[in-house]
Amino acid sequence: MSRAVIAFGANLGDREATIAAATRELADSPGIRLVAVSPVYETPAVKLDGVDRRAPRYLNGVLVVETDLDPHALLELLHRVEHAHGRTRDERWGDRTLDLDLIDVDGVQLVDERLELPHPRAWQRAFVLQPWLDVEPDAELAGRGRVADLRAAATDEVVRR
Ligand code: PH2
Ligand code: MG
Ligand code: MG
Repeated sequence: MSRAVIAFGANLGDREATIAAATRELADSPGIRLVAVSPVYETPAVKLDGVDRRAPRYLNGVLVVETDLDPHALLELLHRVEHAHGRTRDERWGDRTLDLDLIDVDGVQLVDERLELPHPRAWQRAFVLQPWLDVEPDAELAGRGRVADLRAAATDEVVRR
């Protein structure tokens, strides 16, 4: 069994409904036990060249799960759920109905052509760190330190729903 942190985000369509459905689908998937669901935050869209205030705002949060799946199988499951909610992959960091990112799996550090763990940008994103901190106040991000310290240093804006 491993413990995984999954970040969710949505900035198109009925964001709440999509997140609620995706959470249920993951919780009902074989090999997954849902342990925690964070509060949800509204956050301005971060694009490749910085915050885009004209883009629709995101709802962001995290799920903690226990799972028998290995990280690649878990990633494939996340992609299937994204796809089921109309996620398309055109523009990098473009607007999307649903984004499910694997943030951490038991502190494992790995990089291959499909997956990087921990998620390479989680350490600087308040929209991941704040909800993670809400459900795991003592969490650490492998190679980066305490989530509480990283959260304090992150400058992107998050507003609790
Ligand atoms: N995800 C991105 C790019 N930009 N901005 C916000 N506010 N929230 C996100 O989840 C997000 C983003 C790529 O995964
Ligand atoms: Mg993402
Ligand atoms: Mg993603």
